[in-house]
Amino acid sequence: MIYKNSPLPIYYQLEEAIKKAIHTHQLMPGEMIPSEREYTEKYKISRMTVRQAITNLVNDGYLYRQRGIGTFVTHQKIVQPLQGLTSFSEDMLARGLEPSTRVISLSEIKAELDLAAKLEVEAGTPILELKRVRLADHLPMSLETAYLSKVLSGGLTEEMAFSSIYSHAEKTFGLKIQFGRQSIEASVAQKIEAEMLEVAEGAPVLRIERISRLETNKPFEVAKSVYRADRYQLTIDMERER
Ligand code: 16G
Repeated sequence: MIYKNSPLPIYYQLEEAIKKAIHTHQLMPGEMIPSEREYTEKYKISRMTVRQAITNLVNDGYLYRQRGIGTFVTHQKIVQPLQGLTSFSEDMLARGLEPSTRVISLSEIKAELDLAAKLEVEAGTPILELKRVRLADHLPMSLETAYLSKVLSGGLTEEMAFSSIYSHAEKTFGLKIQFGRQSIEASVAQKIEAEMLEVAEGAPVLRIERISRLETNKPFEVAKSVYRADRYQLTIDMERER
Protein backbone atom coordinates (compact mmCIF):
# COMPACT_ATOMS: atom_id res chain seq x y z
CA MET A 1 0.00 0.00 0.00
CA ILE A 2 1.05 3.54 -0.70
CA TYR A 3 -0.38 6.28 1.52
CA LYS A 4 -0.69 9.56 -0.30
CA ASN A 5 -1.32 11.47 2.96
CA SER A 6 1.62 9.96 4.78
CA PRO A 7 4.47 12.30 5.78
CA LEU A 8 6.76 9.75 4.11
CA PRO A 9 7.49 10.69 0.49
CA ILE A 10 5.74 8.46 -2.05
CA TYR A 11 8.98 7.45 -3.77
CA TYR A 12 10.28 6.29 -0.38
CA GLN A 13 7.15 4.24 0.28
CA LEU A 14 7.51 2.59 -3.13
CA GLU A 15 11.18 1.85 -2.40
CA GLU A 16 10.17 0.16 0.85
CA ALA A 17 7.45 -1.82 -0.94
CA ILE A 18 9.92 -3.10 -3.55
CA LYS A 19 12.51 -3.93 -0.86
CA LYS A 20 9.86 -5.86 1.03
CA ALA A 21 8.98 -7.80 -2.13
CA ILE A 22 12.67 -8.69 -2.45
CA HIS A 23 13.04 -9.72 1.19
CA THR A 24 9.92 -11.87 1.10
CA HIS A 25 11.03 -13.44 -2.21
CA GLN A 26 8.05 -12.18 -4.15
CA LEU A 27 10.79 -10.82 -6.39
CA MET A 28 13.74 -13.19 -6.80
CA PRO A 29 17.40 -12.39 -7.62
CA GLY A 30 17.77 -12.03 -11.37
CA GLU A 31 14.04 -11.51 -11.87
CA MET A 32 12.79 -8.54 -13.89
CA ILE A 33 10.69 -6.17 -11.80
CA PRO A 34 7.39 -4.77 -13.15
CA SER A 35 7.73 -1.87 -15.58
CA GLU A 36 7.49 1.78 -14.56
CA ARG A 37 4.07 1.87 -16.20
CA GLU A 38 2.82 -1.07 -14.16
CA TYR A 39 3.85 0.62 -10.91
CA THR A 40 2.30 3.88 -12.10
CA GLU A 41 -1.00 2.16 -12.77
CA LYS A 42 -0.97 -0.09 -9.73
CA TYR A 43 -0.34 2.69 -7.20
CA LYS A 44 -1.81 5.63 -9.18
CA ILE A 45 1.39 7.60 -8.82
CA SER A 46 3.45 9.57 -11.32
CA ARG A 47 6.08 8.04 -13.54
CA MET A 48 8.65 10.47 -12.15
CA THR A 49 8.04 9.13 -8.64
CA VAL A 50 8.41 5.53 -9.82
CA ARG A 51 11.58 6.43 -11.66
CA GLN A 52 13.04 8.09 -8.57
CA ALA A 53 12.30 5.07 -6.36
CA ILE A 54 13.84 2.69 -8.89
CA THR A 55 16.90 4.87 -9.41
CA ASN A 56 17.47 4.99 -5.65
CA LEU A 57 17.22 1.20 -5.44
CA VAL A 58 19.65 0.85 -8.36
CA ASN A 59 22.08 3.20 -6.61
CA ASP A 60 21.70 1.28 -3.35
CA GLY A 61 22.44 -1.99 -5.14
CA TYR A 62 19.04 -3.68 -4.76
CA LEU A 63 18.26 -3.49 -8.47
CA TYR A 64 20.24 -3.23 -11.68
CA ARG A 65 19.25 -2.02 -15.11
CA GLN A 66 19.91 -3.77 -18.38
CA ARG A 67 19.71 -1.26 -21.15
CA GLY A 68 16.82 -1.87 -23.52
CA ILE A 69 15.52 -4.82 -21.48
CA GLY A 70 14.43 -3.79 -18.02
CA THR A 71 15.32 -3.58 -14.35
CA PHE A 72 16.24 -6.67 -12.36
CA VAL A 73 16.72 -7.74 -8.76
CA THR A 74 20.41 -7.88 -7.85
CA HIS A 75 22.09 -11.17 -7.12
CA GLN A 76 23.68 -11.72 -3.76
CA LYS A 77 27.21 -10.48 -3.55
CA ILE A 78 30.10 -12.90 -3.66
CA VAL A 79 31.79 -12.76 -0.29
CA GLN A 80 35.45 -13.17 -1.08
CA PRO A 81 37.97 -13.76 1.71
CA LEU A 82 41.21 -11.92 1.14
CA GLN A 83 43.36 -14.64 2.68
CA GLY A 84 44.61 -17.32 0.33
CA LEU A 85 45.91 -17.02 -3.21
CA THR A 86 43.16 -18.42 -5.38
CA SER A 87 42.10 -18.05 -9.00
CA PHE A 88 38.80 -16.77 -10.32
CA SER A 89 37.85 -20.25 -11.54
CA GLU A 90 38.59 -21.78 -8.13
CA ASP A 91 36.65 -19.05 -6.32
CA MET A 92 33.54 -19.52 -8.44
CA LEU A 93 33.63 -23.33 -8.44
CA ALA A 94 33.97 -23.30 -4.64
CA ARG A 95 30.65 -21.42 -4.52
CA GLY A 96 28.88 -23.72 -6.92
CA LEU A 97 28.91 -21.07 -9.65
CA GLU A 98 29.95 -21.78 -13.20
CA PRO A 99 33.00 -19.71 -14.22
CA SER A 100 33.29 -18.63 -17.82
CA THR A 101 35.42 -16.20 -19.74
CA ARG A 102 35.22 -13.83 -22.66
CA VAL A 103 38.69 -13.37 -24.04
CA ILE A 104 38.97 -9.81 -25.32
CA SER A 105 42.57 -10.02 -26.47
CA LEU A 106 45.83 -11.85 -25.98
CA SER A 107 48.76 -9.94 -27.35
CA GLU A 108 52.45 -9.43 -26.99
CA ILE A 109 53.42 -5.94 -25.84
CA LYS A 110 56.62 -4.31 -24.66
CA ALA A 111 56.67 -3.76 -20.90
CA GLU A 112 56.70 -0.07 -20.08
CA LEU A 113 58.67 1.12 -17.08
CA ASP A 114 56.14 0.56 -14.31
CA LEU A 115 55.07 -2.90 -15.49
CA ALA A 116 58.64 -3.93 -16.18
CA ALA A 117 59.62 -2.98 -12.63
CA LYS A 118 56.74 -4.97 -11.19
CA LEU A 119 57.47 -8.01 -13.34
CA GLU A 120 61.18 -7.56 -12.60
CA VAL A 121 62.19 -7.45 -16.26
CA GLU A 122 63.97 -4.78 -18.30
CA ALA A 123 61.78 -2.03 -19.72
CA GLY A 124 60.88 -2.93 -23.30
CA THR A 125 60.92 -6.69 -22.67
CA PRO A 126 58.13 -8.48 -24.57
CA ILE A 127 55.38 -9.61 -22.20
CA LEU A 128 51.88 -11.02 -22.68
CA GLU A 129 48.81 -8.89 -22.14
CA LEU A 130 45.63 -10.86 -21.60
CA LYS A 131 42.31 -9.04 -21.32
CA ARG A 132 39.31 -11.06 -20.20
CA VAL A 133 35.81 -10.60 -18.87
CA ARG A 134 35.17 -13.15 -16.13
CA LEU A 135 31.64 -14.37 -15.60
CA ALA A 136 29.88 -16.40 -12.93
CA ASP A 137 26.74 -18.20 -14.04
CA HIS A 138 26.89 -16.05 -17.20
CA LEU A 139 26.93 -12.74 -15.28
CA PRO A 140 29.95 -10.48 -15.73
CA MET A 141 31.88 -10.10 -12.49
CA SER A 142 35.16 -8.54 -13.49
CA LEU A 143 37.34 -7.32 -16.28
CA GLU A 144 40.86 -8.59 -15.83
CA THR A 145 44.01 -7.54 -17.60
CA ALA A 146 46.87 -9.84 -16.75
CA TYR A 147 50.43 -8.99 -17.73
CA LEU A 148 52.46 -12.13 -17.79
CA SER A 149 56.12 -12.78 -18.04
CA LYS A 150 56.71 -14.24 -21.49
CA VAL A 151 59.61 -16.38 -20.38
CA LEU A 152 57.34 -18.09 -17.85
CA SER A 153 54.10 -18.34 -19.76
CA GLY A 154 55.12 -17.91 -23.39
CA GLY A 155 53.17 -21.00 -24.36
CA LEU A 156 49.86 -19.54 -23.24
CA THR A 157 47.31 -19.72 -26.04
CA GLU A 158 44.01 -17.95 -26.52
CA GLU A 159 42.26 -21.27 -26.12
CA MET A 160 43.84 -21.78 -22.69
CA ALA A 161 42.81 -18.26 -21.70
CA PHE A 162 39.15 -19.27 -21.96
CA SER A 163 39.67 -21.45 -18.91
CA SER A 164 41.91 -21.09 -15.86
CA ILE A 165 45.33 -19.61 -16.53
CA TYR A 166 46.46 -20.59 -13.01
CA SER A 167 45.54 -24.16 -13.76
CA HIS A 168 47.39 -24.08 -17.11
CA ALA A 169 50.42 -22.43 -15.50
CA GLU A 170 50.55 -25.17 -12.90
CA LYS A 171 49.44 -28.23 -14.83
CA THR A 172 50.55 -27.44 -18.38
CA PHE A 173 53.70 -25.42 -17.68
CA GLY A 174 54.65 -26.96 -14.33
CA LEU A 175 54.92 -23.59 -12.55
CA LYS A 176 54.16 -23.18 -8.86
CA ILE A 177 52.23 -20.01 -8.10
CA GLN A 178 52.91 -19.34 -4.46
CA PHE A 179 52.74 -15.72 -3.25
CA GLY A 180 50.62 -12.73 -3.99
CA ARG A 181 50.12 -9.13 -3.02
CA GLN A 182 46.95 -7.31 -3.77
CA SER A 183 45.82 -3.71 -3.52
CA ILE A 184 42.22 -2.58 -3.72
CA GLU A 185 40.82 0.82 -4.55
CA ALA A 186 37.31 2.17 -4.93
CA SER A 187 36.56 3.65 -8.34
CA VAL A 188 33.94 4.05 -11.06
CA ALA A 189 33.56 2.23 -14.36
CA GLN A 190 34.85 4.06 -17.43
CA LYS A 191 32.75 3.83 -20.60
CA ILE A 192 34.47 0.78 -22.16
CA GLU A 193 34.73 -1.02 -18.83
CA ALA A 194 31.04 -0.34 -18.19
CA GLU A 195 30.11 -1.87 -21.54
CA MET A 196 32.08 -5.02 -20.87
CA LEU A 197 30.82 -5.36 -17.32
CA GLU A 198 27.27 -4.54 -18.40
CA VAL A 199 26.86 -1.73 -15.90
CA ALA A 200 26.18 1.97 -16.35
CA GLU A 201 29.14 4.24 -17.00
CA GLY A 202 30.19 5.60 -13.61
CA ALA A 203 28.90 2.56 -11.68
CA PRO A 204 30.97 1.73 -8.59
CA VAL A 205 33.79 -0.75 -9.10
CA LEU A 206 36.77 -2.06 -7.18
CA ARG A 207 40.13 -1.77 -8.89
CA ILE A 208 42.30 -4.62 -7.76
CA GLU A 209 45.93 -5.06 -8.63
CA ARG A 210 47.52 -8.38 -7.90
CA ILE A 211 51.14 -9.33 -8.29
CA SER A 212 51.54 -13.06 -7.99
CA ARG A 213 54.84 -14.82 -7.69
CA LEU A 214 56.16 -18.32 -8.14
CA GLU A 215 57.74 -20.31 -5.34
CA THR A 216 61.08 -19.04 -6.67
CA ASN A 217 59.72 -15.53 -5.89
CA LYS A 218 59.80 -14.60 -9.60
CA PRO A 219 56.76 -12.47 -10.56
CA PHE A 220 54.34 -14.51 -12.66
CA GLU A 221 51.67 -11.89 -13.34
CA VAL A 222 50.62 -8.36 -12.69
CA ALA A 223 46.85 -8.38 -12.96
CA LYS A 224 44.86 -5.16 -13.07
CA SER A 225 41.24 -5.99 -12.56
CA VAL A 226 38.01 -4.07 -12.40
CA TYR A 227 35.43 -5.80 -10.21
CA ARG A 228 31.77 -4.91 -10.10
CA ALA A 229 31.22 -3.43 -6.64
CA ASP A 230 27.61 -4.62 -6.71
CA ARG A 231 28.76 -8.21 -7.02
CA TYR A 232 31.67 -8.33 -4.56
CA GLN A 233 32.25 -8.00 -0.89
CA LEU A 234 35.78 -8.58 0.37
CA THR A 235 36.35 -9.91 3.86
CA ILE A 236 39.37 -10.55 6.00
CA ASP A 237 39.86 -12.29 9.34
CA MET A 238 41.88 -10.38 11.87
CA GLU A 239 43.51 -11.09 15.16
CA ARG A 240 44.84 -8.66 17.70
CA GLU A 241 48.55 -8.94 18.26
CA ARG A 242 49.44 -9.40 21.95
C1 16G B 1 41.97 -13.92 -10.12
C2 16G B 1 43.09 -12.91 -10.02
C3 16G B 1 43.85 -12.72 -11.29
C4 16G B 1 44.20 -14.03 -11.94
C5 16G B 1 42.97 -14.89 -12.10
C6 16G B 1 43.30 -16.23 -12.66
C7 16G B 1 42.20 -11.14 -8.56
C8 16G B 1 42.00 -9.72 -8.34
N1 16G B 1 42.69 -11.57 -9.69
O1 16G B 1 40.86 -13.40 -10.73
O2 16G B 1 45.03 -12.05 -10.95
O3 16G B 1 44.78 -13.81 -13.20
O4 16G B 1 42.37 -15.08 -10.82
O5 16G B 1 42.09 -16.90 -12.85
O6 16G B 1 41.90 -11.88 -7.71
P1 16G B 1 41.94 -18.22 -13.71
O7 16G B 1 42.98 -19.17 -13.23
O8 16G B 1 40.55 -18.67 -13.48
O9 16G B 1 42.20 -17.83 -15.13
